[in-house]
Amino acid sequence: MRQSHFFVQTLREVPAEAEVPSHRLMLRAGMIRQVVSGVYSYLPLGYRVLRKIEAIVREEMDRAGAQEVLLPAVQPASLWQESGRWDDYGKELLRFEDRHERMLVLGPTHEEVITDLVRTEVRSYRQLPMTLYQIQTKFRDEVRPRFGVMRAREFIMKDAYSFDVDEKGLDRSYRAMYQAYEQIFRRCGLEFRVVQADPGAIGGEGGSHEFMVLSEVGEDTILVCPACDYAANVELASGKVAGEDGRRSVSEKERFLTPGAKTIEELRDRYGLDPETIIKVLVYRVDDRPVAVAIRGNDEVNEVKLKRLLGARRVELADEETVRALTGTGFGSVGPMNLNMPLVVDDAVASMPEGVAGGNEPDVHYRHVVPGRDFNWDSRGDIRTARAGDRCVRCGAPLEEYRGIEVGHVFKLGTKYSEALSASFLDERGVQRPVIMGCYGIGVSRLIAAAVEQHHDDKGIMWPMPIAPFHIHVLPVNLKDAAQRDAAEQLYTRLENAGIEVLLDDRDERPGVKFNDADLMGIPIQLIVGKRFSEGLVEMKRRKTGEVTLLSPDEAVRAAVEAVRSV
Ligand code: 9G3
Repeated sequence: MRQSHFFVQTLREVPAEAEVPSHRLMLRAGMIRQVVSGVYSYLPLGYRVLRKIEAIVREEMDRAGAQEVLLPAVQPASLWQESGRWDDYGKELLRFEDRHERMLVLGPTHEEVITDLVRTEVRSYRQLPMTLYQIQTKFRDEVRPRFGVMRAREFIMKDAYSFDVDEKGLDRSYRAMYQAYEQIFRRCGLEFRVVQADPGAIGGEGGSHEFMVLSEVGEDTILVCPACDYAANVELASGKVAGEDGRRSVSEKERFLTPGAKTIEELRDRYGLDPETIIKVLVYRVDDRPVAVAIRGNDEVNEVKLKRLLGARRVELADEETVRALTGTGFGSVGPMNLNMPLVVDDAVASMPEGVAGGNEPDVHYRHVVPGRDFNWDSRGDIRTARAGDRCVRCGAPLEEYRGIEVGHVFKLGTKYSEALSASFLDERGVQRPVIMGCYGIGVSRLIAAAVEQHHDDKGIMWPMPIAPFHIHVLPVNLKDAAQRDAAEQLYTRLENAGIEVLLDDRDERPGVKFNDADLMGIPIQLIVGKRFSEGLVEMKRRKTGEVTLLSPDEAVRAAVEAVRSV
């Protein structure tokens, strides 16, 4: 490709709202342009990377035995009513009417559509197992799209769905996708961790894993054990906290005043209380009924865990008015004793020998409050947000915390959709049984941004060869120098004939502009035909390392082809 004909405009400056490196660099390198909030056009340079990633995804999906389909973006609302998810989603699910006033949605995912397909096409166990996949555009009307294609409203996903006769079959299909995902992210040159994840509302009971690209701009937090391979999204992670030895205090509980102390910090600073010994009680609305939740003063409630423990669809903190009406006091002195609502207790509280707790009276607290003696609970569980330093539940080593970009998520669905939509098959004994499903997603467009986050420096992007928009960038420095110009043309032609993807910067631009654009666009290898060509030498520069090698044109072609093929 000749750059003078290539539709790419690099930018020196980008809009302020481009906060993260990948968003700024993808705009500056001319890969994408925003059309409307959270919706982007892919320009040739960006689309070449997208197609490279899609090709790797297809190869690994096909290798894993999955079959490609393409489902519609527009879906009938009726399928969502049938699956029972019509009421689960608010404005994030884009709903509209067609000219015949039929209610439709713009597909945010395709569990309903694929299950509808299978319920009509699959009759017998002979047609199973089967995994179908598509690479297709999704729409989720996110409240705050941000970070460019990292969190967009319209995005490209590879979503796959497996159909098996039983759980063992699902385990096999799930493992095949899991291993294909590892291969895909490895081939894209990404550093990633697989973590246990919360299947959330979507998922069945069977569990799920997320594939996290490690990056400081990641929106997710993961906890990893440096000693064993325990790793989990903080939504689900558990950690052992100190001091759970089951001892109980025998001291009688003692009332004391704490005027004006509304927060744990104020109790610590004014009354010298150690937050770890305080029994903090928060009031939640759980599917609209009030529930009190007790957690240690130095811990945070993990609302994902709380939802799973209570099997709730929605949990949200109650406002102070509601708390006052329910407990007789405002924030700061709510306690676990004499409550007129259910009480859920975190395990780390249930096992405390004693603690300091609010008296459910303004400015009143009690010390020597003993769980199980001075208050009881309706349910208990691990509902605290684990954090770095907690002991690994498997091997006891202190957990480490990282930020991650979720680029893949795999789920064991079981019969959640097959029962709701009556997708079943006749088994070998002629018994009708619901199909056992799994679903698997890769954020293909997000993957581009994640790759840029892991592969860039202050000059620009540094593409890993397998997903680079071009393999080689040929840069004649001074087009007015016929020797340089001809040598660059020959390199370009010879490399193209060798099947190498080459971008020739044949623009009549100042060397500085050419070098800056080349470093910004991030093509892995630059062949610079500059002043050293007077000695018949070409500079081969590796973008990732900056390492420059002086070579004759023949050696440059051989080395470039070798570098591309060796990946
Ligand atoms: C919705 C809306 C947003 C959503 C969903 C439904 C996320 C929804 C979860 C999944 C699960 C898997 C198949 C590929 C892999 C991920 N956001 N999810 O179901 F209506 Cl508005 O999409 N689906």
